[in-house]
Amino acid sequence: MLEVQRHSPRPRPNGLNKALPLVDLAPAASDLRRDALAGLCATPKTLPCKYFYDDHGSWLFDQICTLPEYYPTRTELVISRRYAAEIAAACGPQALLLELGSGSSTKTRIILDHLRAPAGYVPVDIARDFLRHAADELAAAYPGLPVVPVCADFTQPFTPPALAARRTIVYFPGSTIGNFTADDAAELLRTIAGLMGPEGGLLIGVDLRKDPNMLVRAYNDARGVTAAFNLNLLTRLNRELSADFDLAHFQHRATWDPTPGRIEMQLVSKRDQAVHIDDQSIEFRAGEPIRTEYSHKYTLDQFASMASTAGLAVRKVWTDHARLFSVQYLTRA
Ligand code: AVJ
Repeated sequence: MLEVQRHSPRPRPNGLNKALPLVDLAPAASDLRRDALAGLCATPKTLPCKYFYDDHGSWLFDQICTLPEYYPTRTELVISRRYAAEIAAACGPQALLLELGSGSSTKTRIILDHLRAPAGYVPVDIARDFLRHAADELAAAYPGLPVVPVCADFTQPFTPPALAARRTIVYFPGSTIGNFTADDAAELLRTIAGLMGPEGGLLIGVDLRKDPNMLVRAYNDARGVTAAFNLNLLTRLNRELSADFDLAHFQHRATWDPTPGRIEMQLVSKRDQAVHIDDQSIEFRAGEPIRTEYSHKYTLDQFASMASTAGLAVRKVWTDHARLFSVQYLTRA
């Protein structure tokens, strides 16, 4: 147990706070091979969206966040800045912030700037080098704050490092919860309730239902950055699994499915073709898709009722004027 009580910043002698050594619980390379083969041999074909986030994919995602069509990131930033004091008050003093899918930790800074005497920051991400860099940058900006990066797939059970704190606040921004089906999302919320402990809280970003045209544009940007992000998954399989996807023969597609209320991203085969991984030949018909991502959009009521099935209660909801996006604080019911 690392004993840390931070009531005032304690800069290091050289003035530069460093992230503590990265805790490496990264999935084995064999997981990618197993999951990719299982998904590509299934009907319909799928690939798990968590594999978007190699280092280049994490960088591409940051580019998406700056696109004019991609409203979620900037809207969540506006909400977080506007209500930072209320959000920090809900989280309480001496909290440990445990962030799932921390990426470049941009939104985190707004929260950390307002938290009273935060006990530490544990960013959890699947992209190791990207995480290490983001954790070092953040640690340098917050002298005296213990920063312990954990490279892990948070959809699998993992034990976060134990840091002394009044309570744990799980921070899950970006509406990453939307990438899970309703059943998987409820299960993940139960796991999060466990990570929080009885005294803790969940600070989560949840994207809301809106005009489908706005949604479809957000996932089909004019500059093709989302297309590049989607296709990078095939580049990754080529590099890490020695697959032979020809990127010119697959096309990005994103559609809105109103009944489950979600965007579905696909990579569509432009022609009849075969792709090889190991000794397996994977056949595609012209027009056949690989489903790569769901992004569910919830009403406030839908999200609250899903959370309640996981034993969590919504205590606070902050939104923007147009009600595009929400930031919510939950505790155990
Ligand atoms: C990971 C939830 C922030 O679903 O909107 C962005 C990923 N995919 N554009 C989302 C994503 C395509 C994204 N989040």
